[in-house]
Amino acid sequence: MDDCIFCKIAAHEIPSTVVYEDDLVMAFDDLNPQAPVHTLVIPKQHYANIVDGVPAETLAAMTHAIQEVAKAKGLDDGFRVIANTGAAAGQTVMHFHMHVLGGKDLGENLL
Ligand code: DGP
Repeated sequence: MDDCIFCKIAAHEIPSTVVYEDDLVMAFDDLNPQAPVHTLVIPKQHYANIVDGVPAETLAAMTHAIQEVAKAKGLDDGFRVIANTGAAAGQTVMHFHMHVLGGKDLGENLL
Protein backbone atom coordinates (compact mmCIF):
# COMPACT_ATOMS: atom_id res chain seq x y z
CA MET A 1 0.00 0.00 0.00
CA ASP A 2 1.68 3.18 -1.22
CA ASP A 3 0.18 5.58 1.31
CA CYS A 4 0.33 3.39 4.39
CA ILE A 5 2.62 4.64 7.15
CA PHE A 6 2.95 1.20 8.77
CA CYS A 7 3.88 -0.39 5.41
CA LYS A 8 6.64 2.22 5.22
CA ILE A 9 7.77 1.43 8.78
CA ALA A 10 7.76 -2.31 7.94
CA ALA A 11 9.93 -1.59 4.89
CA HIS A 12 12.30 0.58 7.01
CA GLU A 13 11.45 3.57 4.80
CA ILE A 14 10.33 5.47 7.93
CA PRO A 15 12.44 5.09 11.08
CA SER A 16 11.04 3.47 14.20
CA THR A 17 12.38 2.00 17.42
CA VAL A 18 12.27 -1.69 16.54
CA VAL A 19 11.76 -4.08 19.44
CA TYR A 20 11.42 -7.30 17.43
CA GLU A 21 11.36 -8.26 13.76
CA ASP A 22 11.19 -11.40 11.67
CA ASP A 23 10.12 -12.22 8.10
CA LEU A 24 6.41 -11.79 8.81
CA VAL A 25 6.07 -9.20 11.57
CA MET A 26 7.60 -6.19 13.25
CA ALA A 27 7.24 -4.72 16.75
CA PHE A 28 8.13 -1.06 17.34
CA ASP A 29 7.47 1.53 20.02
CA ASP A 30 4.38 3.71 19.66
CA LEU A 31 5.07 7.36 18.76
CA ASN A 32 2.52 8.55 21.33
CA PRO A 33 2.86 6.16 24.30
CA GLN A 34 -0.14 5.69 26.59
CA ALA A 35 1.83 3.67 29.17
CA PRO A 36 5.50 3.26 30.16
CA VAL A 37 5.62 0.38 27.66
CA HIS A 38 3.56 0.90 24.50
CA THR A 39 4.73 -1.18 21.57
CA LEU A 40 2.88 -1.96 18.35
CA VAL A 41 3.01 -5.35 16.64
CA ILE A 42 2.20 -5.35 12.92
CA PRO A 43 2.24 -7.82 10.05
CA LYS A 44 4.67 -6.70 7.35
CA GLN A 45 2.04 -7.48 4.72
CA HIS A 46 -0.83 -4.98 4.59
CA TYR A 47 -4.14 -6.03 6.18
CA ALA A 48 -6.64 -3.38 7.23
CA ASN A 49 -7.46 -5.01 10.55
CA ILE A 50 -7.65 -8.32 12.44
CA VAL A 51 -10.65 -9.53 10.39
CA ASP A 52 -9.16 -8.71 6.98
CA GLY A 53 -8.14 -12.27 6.09
CA VAL A 54 -4.92 -12.37 8.08
CA PRO A 55 -3.33 -15.84 7.59
CA ALA A 56 -3.04 -18.07 10.67
CA GLU A 57 0.72 -18.19 10.20
CA THR A 58 0.89 -14.40 10.47
CA LEU A 59 -1.35 -14.36 13.55
CA ALA A 60 0.92 -16.96 15.15
CA ALA A 61 3.97 -14.84 14.29
CA MET A 62 2.29 -11.84 15.91
CA THR A 63 1.62 -13.86 19.07
CA HIS A 64 5.28 -14.85 19.11
CA ALA A 65 6.28 -11.19 18.64
CA ILE A 66 4.08 -10.21 21.61
CA GLN A 67 5.97 -12.77 23.72
CA GLU A 68 9.28 -11.29 22.53
CA VAL A 69 8.10 -7.75 23.38
CA ALA A 70 7.02 -8.87 26.86
CA LYS A 71 10.44 -10.47 27.39
CA ALA A 72 12.41 -7.51 26.01
CA LYS A 73 10.43 -4.99 28.05
CA GLY A 74 10.33 -7.04 31.26
CA LEU A 75 6.53 -7.20 31.43
CA ASP A 76 6.62 -10.03 33.96
CA ASP A 77 3.61 -8.74 35.94
CA GLY A 78 1.30 -8.73 32.94
CA PHE A 79 0.33 -6.52 30.05
CA ARG A 80 -2.59 -5.64 27.83
CA VAL A 81 -3.03 -6.36 24.11
CA ILE A 82 -5.53 -4.29 22.14
CA ALA A 83 -6.47 -4.35 18.45
CA ASN A 84 -8.73 -1.41 17.64
CA THR A 85 -10.81 -2.57 14.69
CA GLY A 86 -12.49 0.10 12.58
CA ALA A 87 -12.91 3.85 13.01
CA ALA A 88 -15.71 3.48 15.58
CA ALA A 89 -13.27 1.59 17.82
CA GLY A 90 -10.68 4.33 17.48
CA GLN A 91 -8.52 2.75 14.79
CA THR A 92 -6.64 5.60 13.14
CA VAL A 93 -4.00 3.70 11.16
CA MET A 94 -5.74 1.28 8.81
CA HIS A 95 -2.92 -1.28 8.82
CA PHE A 96 -3.61 -4.08 11.33
CA HIS A 97 -1.71 -3.55 14.56
CA MET A 98 -1.85 -4.78 18.12
CA HIS A 99 -1.00 -2.43 20.98
CA VAL A 100 1.08 -4.03 23.77
CA LEU A 101 0.71 -1.89 26.89
CA GLY A 102 2.32 -2.33 30.28
CA GLY A 103 4.86 -1.14 32.79
CA LYS A 104 2.26 0.19 35.21
CA ASP A 105 -0.98 -0.92 36.83
CA LEU A 106 -3.43 -0.49 33.94
CA GLY A 107 -6.48 -0.91 36.16
CA GLU A 108 -9.73 -1.01 34.25
CA ASN A 109 -8.91 1.72 31.74
CA LEU A 110 -9.71 0.67 28.21
CA LEU A 111 -6.44 1.99 26.83
P1 DGP B 1 -4.88 3.11 16.54
O1 DGP B 1 -5.60 4.30 17.18
O2 DGP B 1 -5.27 1.79 17.20
O3 DGP B 1 -5.02 3.10 15.04
O4 DGP B 1 -3.36 3.34 16.91
C1 DGP B 1 -2.42 3.88 16.03
C2 DGP B 1 -1.19 4.12 16.83
O5 DGP B 1 -0.12 4.31 15.93
C3 DGP B 1 -1.22 5.36 17.73
O6 DGP B 1 -1.09 4.94 19.09
C4 DGP B 1 -0.02 6.20 17.31
C5 DGP B 1 0.79 5.24 16.48
N1 DGP B 1 1.48 5.84 15.37
C6 DGP B 1 0.93 6.56 14.36
N2 DGP B 1 1.85 6.94 13.47
C7 DGP B 1 3.03 6.43 13.93
C8 DGP B 1 4.37 6.49 13.43
O7 DGP B 1 4.67 7.07 12.39
N3 DGP B 1 5.32 5.84 14.16
C9 DGP B 1 5.02 5.19 15.32
N4 DGP B 1 6.03 4.59 15.98
N5 DGP B 1 3.77 5.11 15.80
C10 DGP B 1 2.79 5.74 15.12
